[in-house]
Amino acid sequence: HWTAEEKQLITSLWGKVNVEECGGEALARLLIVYPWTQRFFSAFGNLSSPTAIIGNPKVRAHGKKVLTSFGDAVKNLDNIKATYAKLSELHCDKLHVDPENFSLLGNILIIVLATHFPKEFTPACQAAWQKLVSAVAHALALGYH
Ligand code: ZNH
Repeated sequence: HWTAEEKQLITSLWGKVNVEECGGEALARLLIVYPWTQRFFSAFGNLSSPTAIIGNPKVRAHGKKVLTSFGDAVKNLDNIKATYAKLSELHCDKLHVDPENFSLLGNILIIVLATHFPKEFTPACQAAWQKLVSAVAHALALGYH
């Protein structure tokens, strides 16, 4: 269900993404903009202010981990559901993360990409990425029962 143009827009932007920078920023923004998401990260230490969150090395490291995993979707565009089957079960059974949060993070990622790549992030590029973050959020929610 991807056009050749969509695939190209997704993979060419992804090739420029620094997963530590963008992943760390996306997770930090999630925790700042939607503070109730902090409850999943009580082991991460100081999350008491935006500055503390942005400077928290555990937030940055986990953001990198999440965005690196997001990259598996980019590499498996035609197989996103299977790619996240295991992770979906983990987020449901072990982590108890409400799947609504996957959409929130996806939309935050869109904003981070737009600020990092103002020239490349055209409306067509955004459209392809919106489709991707929706597909990832959907796939991650499939294992919930
Ligand atoms: Zn998550 C973990 C991915 C979203 C929360 N994650 C994780 C991991 C991965 C991921 C890969 C690791 C696993 C292991 O270790 O095995 N995520 C992911 C993705 C996404 C996500 C891809 C989308 C895109 N998460 C998310 C959200 C949240 C979360 C939204 C909330 C809010 N995660 C989480 C947690 C964890 C994880 C809590 C665990 C951490 C620790 O370390 O403890």
